[in-house]
Amino acid sequence: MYINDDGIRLDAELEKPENAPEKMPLVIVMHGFTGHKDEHHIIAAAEAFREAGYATLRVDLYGHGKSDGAFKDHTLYKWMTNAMTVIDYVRGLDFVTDIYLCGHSQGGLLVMLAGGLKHEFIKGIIALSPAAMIPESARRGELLGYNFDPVALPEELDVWDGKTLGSNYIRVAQMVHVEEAIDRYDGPVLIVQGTEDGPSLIQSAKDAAARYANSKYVEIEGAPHCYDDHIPQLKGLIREWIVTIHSSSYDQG
Ligand code: FER
Repeated sequence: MYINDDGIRLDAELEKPENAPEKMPLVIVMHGFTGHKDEHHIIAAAEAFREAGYATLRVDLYGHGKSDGAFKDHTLYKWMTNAMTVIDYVRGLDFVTDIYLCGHSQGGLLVMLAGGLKHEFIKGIIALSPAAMIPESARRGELLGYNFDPVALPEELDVWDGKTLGSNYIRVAQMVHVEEAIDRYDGPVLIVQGTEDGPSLIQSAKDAAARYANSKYVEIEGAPHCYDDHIPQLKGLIREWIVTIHSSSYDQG
């Protein structure tokens, strides 16, 4: 299924839980930098939500997976527009009660930004290994271990696997302020972080959790960036948190 974002087709997979009722909440699940919606940890996160009775919508973002656009042309602005379009698409689905956002790594940064942009429509945010430090890192002149002059930018960066990233990616990242988005969101936020991830990712996940008005920060001991052997723990944490949030939001009427 494609969702059309101003002519850009975003490939998406909508799935309902087993024995689904007529209406239910839905979680939009978004991948990271160079990732896609069929990665092991993305599928696992979506499964955990469905096991708790939530529908899920996994989406390939601009320049990734089976969506339109070239990888080298993707920017956080394009991803932010994609996220707003996908949220509006879900708002139009009549079986959906509440909308939640879940994102991994650069997708974790994206759900923080989208939570600020569309705060009144988002019931909760789940950020997995969020790369919230990308903007600050781009301003300092360091991305993915590459160093560059943050003012006189190179035309492109050779990242990995023969992939090239255009300088517009860096220009946009330098202009993004995730703190602004965090301050606009007062709903519940879960941040999950593996202890074997990069130190700057771990620090930025902690900083983001501390800044949110209503957050829970949980570490998975020994887990790397994409969780690998720790997928069962990841699924358990997601199920536990989403079930608690759901029942507490019902208590409040
Ligand atoms: C970086 C660190 C992490 C970066 C991107 C990421 C483009 C994203 C990782 C991911 O989404 O898995 O310096 O620069």
